[in-house]
Amino acid sequence: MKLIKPCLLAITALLFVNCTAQKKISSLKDVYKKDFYIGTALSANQIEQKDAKVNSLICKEFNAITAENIMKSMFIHPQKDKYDFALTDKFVAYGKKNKMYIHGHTLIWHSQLAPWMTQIKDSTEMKAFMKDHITTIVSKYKGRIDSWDVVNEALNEDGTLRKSVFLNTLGEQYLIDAFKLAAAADPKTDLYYNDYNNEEPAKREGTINLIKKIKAAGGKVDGVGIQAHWRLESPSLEEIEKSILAYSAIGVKVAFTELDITVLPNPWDLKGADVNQNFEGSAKMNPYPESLPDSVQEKLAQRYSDIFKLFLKHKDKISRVTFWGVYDGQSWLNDWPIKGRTNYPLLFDTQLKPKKAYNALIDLKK
Ligand code: 9MR
Repeated sequence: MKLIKPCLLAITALLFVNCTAQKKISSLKDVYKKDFYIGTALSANQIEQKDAKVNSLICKEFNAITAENIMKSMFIHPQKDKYDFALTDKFVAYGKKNKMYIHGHTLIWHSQLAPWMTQIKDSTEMKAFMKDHITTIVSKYKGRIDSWDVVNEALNEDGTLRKSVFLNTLGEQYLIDAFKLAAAADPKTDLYYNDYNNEEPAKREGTINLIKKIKAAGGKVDGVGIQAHWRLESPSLEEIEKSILAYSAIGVKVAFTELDITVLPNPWDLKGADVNQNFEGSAKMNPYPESLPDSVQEKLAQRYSDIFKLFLKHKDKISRVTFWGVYDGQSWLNDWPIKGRTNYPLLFDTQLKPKKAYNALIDLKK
């Protein structure tokens, strides 16, 4: 028995050498292979494969990738006449090399715009911008990027259209134009509308109306992205299921595009709390700075398990489930909505070890 263990360890270590050699080890992407893609968001360092252990984990567990930041407007199109495709080229090459599904995030979004874009004043200028921006980016990767978030977060919580430089200059026509331009640049890539909280009733209705309107005007919308930045207690499985069914009923694929589950207190939940209050450094708001107690670890595993059970029930309607990051240590939720906390929203811990939540998702498929 004592000898067998080191032997097994040596064999396992050998199997970890590269993506291809890892095929025999069970992993998320393998166990869910027949159900939907299992994706992750990649940081710039991960795209550049700066850390071999992280890279090995990405190759082993995931078969779909999204760039967490580098394809956003301010990075990919920093000046009117200047695009920067260096990192996106590496991102696409990485996906191709590892035979992964490649998702483009994102073409039209009010946030992370280059400063010059926020200065666009009228419809003529905005039309020219959208045509150049969408056509240049989508055609450059024609046939190589499997799907795009054409428009991200265009709605308010009540389902009305969010104020933005796009809405101000073009009205709601900008949404139709964006989808038409993307389809013209690459007719085969799948086009998504992506948002958060769109599993909640009002925003869901708004999303459905929006997609119907775009389609009625001749735009092509293939899917809706539910970001899924969720909590232990909410949203309810019932609302998630209603959303899968409602979106599917209007003929679009459903993707869960940015899944993570916060385990930390939310300043907005504190009755009477001033959300502008500075909670940085507050021990009460950062209850697990060293490690996550077992009881919460269990809750997180149960929550992930319940969610994936539902996903499996509707796997025919779900194209992809992407986690927003590879492991806890790099999650954006360590710095939002309060900077410098220690959160535990993903399936791998800071040491890259699989958590109970990971095992629960593997067990679901046994
Ligand atoms: O995870 C991203 C974080 O690193 C960036 O600082 C942030 C800037 O807005 O964007 C984060 O990703 C967002 C995604 O692009 C769109 N949906 C919400 C995500 C979390 O904020």
